[in-house]
Parts: sequence; C-alpha cells; structure tokens
Amino acid sequence: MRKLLTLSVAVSLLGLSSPSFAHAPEGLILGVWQWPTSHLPVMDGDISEWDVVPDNLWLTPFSEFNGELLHVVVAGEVGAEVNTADLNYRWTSGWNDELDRLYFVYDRFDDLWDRDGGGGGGAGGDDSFEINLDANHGGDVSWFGADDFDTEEEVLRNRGRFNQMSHYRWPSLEPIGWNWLWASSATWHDVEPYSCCPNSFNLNGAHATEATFQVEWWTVGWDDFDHESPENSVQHDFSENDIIGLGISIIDNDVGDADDPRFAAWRLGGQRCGNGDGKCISDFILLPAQMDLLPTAVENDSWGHIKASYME
Ligand SMILES: [Ca+2]
Ligand SMILES: [Ca+2]
Ligand SMILES: [Ca+2]
Ligand SMILES: [Ca+2]
Repeated sequence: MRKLLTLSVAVSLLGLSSPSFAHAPEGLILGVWQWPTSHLPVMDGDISEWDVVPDNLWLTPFSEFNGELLHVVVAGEVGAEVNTADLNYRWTSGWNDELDRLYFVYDRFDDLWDRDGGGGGGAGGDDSFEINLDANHGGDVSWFGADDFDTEEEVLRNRGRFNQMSHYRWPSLEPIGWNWLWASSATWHDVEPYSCCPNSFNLNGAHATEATFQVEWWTVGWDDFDHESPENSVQHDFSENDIIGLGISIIDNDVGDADDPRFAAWRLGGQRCGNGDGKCISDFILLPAQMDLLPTAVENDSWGHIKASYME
C-alpha cells in the first residue's frame, strides 16, 4: 500500500486532491491502471493480461489503510471478520482514454456460489460485484424514492441520473441479466457500446457449490444518464489524472433463506449512507500509462501468454 499512500500525497501536493465529496476513507486515493488502446485486454475470462498491473493497484480482503481494513461488511453479517474459506478475492480496475471505458477484473473464491436469480439473502439474493460509478466526482445521489419528486416521471428520470449503480452478476440470467442497474429502469445499458460482456468470465463451479471465478468487463460512465435512451444521455469523457468516485461492494450470498440469510456486503471504504449516495464512496485517480510495464512486439516468450490475449 505504500505506493498508494505516496500517490495520495503527491496528488494533494499537485492541488488535485479530491473535492469534499466521495472520499471513503478520508485521505486515500486509489489508482486506476491505464490500458492504452494498443494493449486493451480481451474480454474472455482469461485474466492473464492483468498480470502487468502492479501489486499495489490490486485490492484484497486484507488491503488496509491507516491500519483499518478497506473492505468492511456494511449490510448482512455486519461485524464479520475476514474468512478466506468463505470468500476470498482480488480485484482491480483499468481505464482507456480513447474509448472512455472503465475496466474491471476480479478473481474470487467462494465456498458457495449463489447465482439463481433470487432466493434468500440480500442485494437481489445472488453473489455480485456492485459498482456505484460517479464519473464526474460530483458526490451525487443515485437512488430516489417515490416521494422525492412530484411526478413518477421525475423519479424515474433521476434514479441513476448522476451516479450509476449496478450489481454485476454471472452467469447472465433472464430477465435482468448480468448488469443489473437496479436504481434505474434502463434496459439498454448492458450491451455494447455501453458495457461488455455477459460472457467474459470463467466459472469453475455452479450455483450452490464451491467455486473459483475470474471475470473481466467494462462499462462507460455518464454525466447525465437518462433511462429512456442513450440518445438522451451524456456520456462521460474520462481523462488522465481525473478523480472519479467508485462505490464498490462485494456481495457474498451463500444460498441462505429467510431464517438464515447468509448475506454479507463487503464495502470498500466501509461506509454506508443511503442507497448510492456518492459522498460515501471512494476516490480513484485515472493513472497515466506505464508503457514500460507493457509487452512490446519483440518481447521474449515469457510474455507469450500475455501477448496472445491482447488485441492488435
Ligand atoms: Ca482476457
Ligand atoms: Ca461465501
Ligand atoms: Ca440466490
Ligand atoms: Ca457466495
């Protein structure tokens, strides 16, 4: 974590420190690896391209800041301690300037894979990786109740408008699919060119069994998201050194029921305020490319497995 702390200090000195929103925990800015267009990872569930991402950009159940764990259970089994026999993972993020995409990867062990489109537990009853994306770092609210606006039309328009909050779940199951933008009624966001891919994972296991799982995916972000159509929405232009807000929750449902939900939501930053409130999420900086860490066309065979999975 030392490099992250150094980075956080450096950013502050440059006058780029985060505004007074979206900073859980206070004082930490995490890094988003830049994927140059020449080296985009292939969305196929083989996550070996991500081996080039430095260790200090990966997060695990043991990642700490100021002596505190970064992922803490905020719903369900609140107070649960890390138990890698129940859930273990590593994850990180990437971005691409030209395509204005955020990429994600995670690698997970779970004693009970829960993906049956519902059942007991919380957060829809299935295992998921939830992202609340505040692309312009406005600290906005994602969820509104029926009484928050005068008309139903306004309520629907404002849910997910400035932050987009989705549970990503695999495999994709009808009717909601793999990218459940639960605060919005949008139906068009879960396909290219807005997000991808329903099948870019490798699951060794099945519902209600022990499982290992790797997945990689991407999404665009929105400055103004209109559930009705992309034409009415304003896509975000991601730029180097920008600070974005990401609210990450790793959801572990373990095939529970009403009497024993067996549900834990591990939230990065450990804070929960409302549903999708951007002031409780975490700061990330879109890092410059580190071309020296990326393979070239003349690299030796040790890069072969990585080169083979890059796009031209
Ligand atoms: Ca891949
Ligand atoms: Ca588990
Ligand atoms: Ca379930
Ligand atoms: Ca589980």
